[in-house]
Amino acid sequence: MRIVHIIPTYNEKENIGKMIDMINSVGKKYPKWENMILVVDDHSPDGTANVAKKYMEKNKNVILLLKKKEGLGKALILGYKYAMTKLGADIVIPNDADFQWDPADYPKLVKKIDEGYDVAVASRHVSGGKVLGWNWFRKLNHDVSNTLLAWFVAGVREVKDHAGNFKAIRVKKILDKVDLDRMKNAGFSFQLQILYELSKTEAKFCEVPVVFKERRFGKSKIGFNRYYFRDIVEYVNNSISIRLERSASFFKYVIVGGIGFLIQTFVSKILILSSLNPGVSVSVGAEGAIISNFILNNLWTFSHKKINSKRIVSKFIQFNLVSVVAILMQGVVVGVGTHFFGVGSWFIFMVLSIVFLVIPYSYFAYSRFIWKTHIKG
Ligand SMILES: Nc1nc2c(ncn2[C@@H]2O[C@H](COP(=O)(O)OP(=O)(O)OP(=O)(O)O)[C@@H](O)[C@H]2O)c(=O)[nH]1
Ligand SMILES: [Mg+2]
Repeated sequence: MRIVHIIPTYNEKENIGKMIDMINSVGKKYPKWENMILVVDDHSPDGTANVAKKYMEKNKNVILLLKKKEGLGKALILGYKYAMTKLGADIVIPNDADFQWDPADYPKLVKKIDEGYDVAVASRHVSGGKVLGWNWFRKLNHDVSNTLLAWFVAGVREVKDHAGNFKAIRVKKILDKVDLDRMKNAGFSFQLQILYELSKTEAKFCEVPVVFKERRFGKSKIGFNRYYFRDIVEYVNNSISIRLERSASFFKYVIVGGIGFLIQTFVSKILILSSLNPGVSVSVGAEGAIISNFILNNLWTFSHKKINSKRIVSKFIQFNLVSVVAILMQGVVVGVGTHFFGVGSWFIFMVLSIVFLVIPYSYFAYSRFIWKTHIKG
């Protein structure tokens, strides 16, 4: 199994050599894992690349990519692509060079991939994980980007820690499905975007608690400089775009539901005119809507999570089970309503039950159980 560690560097000459040594010494305990270390340096003025080149002489598993200064996101996009296409990685493990994420924790991440998870994220926000030594400014930055923007605005809830670099990602059928060429993130918004892109591949996520320490040597790149403001604007933009992309699927869901509604109304009306019980008629009409909804949602609303032909029958059965609850909701509301207000009121009760019960319930159930993304727990 080939693991490629991707280390972006900008002015990390005191750290990069120690980082390479540490990854290799930890790797010795796991002879089945073949470790490669890909350093992506933006021609750091402090000569980080020269240190890396020296280490390459003794360590044949180190590769250096040099590029112009563009930001962390661009360095990672290039690193991920290179690890997959040129180095044949089975797993990629990006990490910072500064030892804040302890590289000795990487076997814990790889073991999660061995257990069947596709993305194992080193996390400060699950029980056992924590941060040491952040000042208020650093904490504020993190809370705004991680909690306010990533969790609430973007709505990326596959993990609780969105901002870190350290994670293990399976390449086959997961990372190789992500279109990295379309990703344009220059700064740290890359971390949120890649989680979102991975969620669309139906990846199974988990978080591994770790302690995030203070930087060993060198300076943090987070602070008031021209990249900082560019990166923040990009992060806000990104969070909103993710939200809009996710809402687009809600919008499509409502249109599909509208078509289902027309089908249901038509079928129900015909059955009621044939003197069938209104509750039963509306329920039969609802099954017509279910079939139409399943087909259209699969082809359109959730096309990014499309169900393949092998699973389509079992998913359709599940879809019906979820929908039975929706049918019962409508049947009961229409049955009770028409009992008190007469058969003529069937339509108004059907609409009320759809708007207030069926739409919210079904969207939740479909996105959680039918066209789901895997979430631990
Ligand atoms: N290639 C490249 N690497 C970068 C760039 N900016 C940051 N890095 C590297 O990305 C990693 C994380 O950067 P840090 O400055 O430590 O940022 P951080 O860990 O989010 O913030 P702190 O907690 O304040 O250290 C380090 O290895 C940096 O050297 C960049 O523009 N290009
Ligand atoms: Mg750091």
